[in-house]
Amino acid sequence: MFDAFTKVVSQADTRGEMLSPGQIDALGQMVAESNKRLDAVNRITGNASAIVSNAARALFDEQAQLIAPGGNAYTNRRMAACLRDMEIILRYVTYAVFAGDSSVLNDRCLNGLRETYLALGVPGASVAVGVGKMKDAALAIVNDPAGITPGDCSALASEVAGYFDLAAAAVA
Ligand code: PEB
Repeated sequence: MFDAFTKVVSQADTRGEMLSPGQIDALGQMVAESNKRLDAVNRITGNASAIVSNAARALFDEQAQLIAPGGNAYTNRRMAACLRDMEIILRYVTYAVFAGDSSVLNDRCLNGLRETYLALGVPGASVAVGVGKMKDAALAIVNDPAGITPGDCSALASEVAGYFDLAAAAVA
């Protein structure tokens, strides 16, 4: 598991090279802008249960077969597993945003998830739709101008979007 710093260190070490000025600048920039990152993590974390339940509700509105008899989220046990899975994925996305690196998300959450869903008969494409809805909600919350110092969060927002996209692509 890497963060933005240990990833760069590991890559430099693999090549037996010193850190380049460009790498040092890029990480310095990340430190300089770290309040944005922490605010984003804080906002997503603080709204996690609303993000999960709204996304799930919207998914089941669109794909009502999932909650009909025989559907993969039919019965409370499967519904609970589904909500839990979405919460797990969101949790690992927040870790990746915090770390500035996707490896924690990839290694501990997404690795093998497609195969797990195949084995369980869970429709991965539907999970991907649910993840997409969490992404939209999370970005709206990250980009909400209320109560923060205004600034350009476009780079951070696209980084956040990228982690959701990674999760969706891993199961679709
Ligand atoms: C992944 N999900 C399920 C299981 C596992 C995961 C390992 C089997 C064990 C169990 O039921 O608890 N666990 C989960 C995860 C990590 C992990 C992401 C990462 C670290 O450790 N059903 C739907 C929706 C979707 C869904 C499309 C969006 O209709 C999910 C939610 N996951 C779902 C369901 C089950 C499941 C299990 C319904 C139960 C399937 C079953 O037992 O029939």
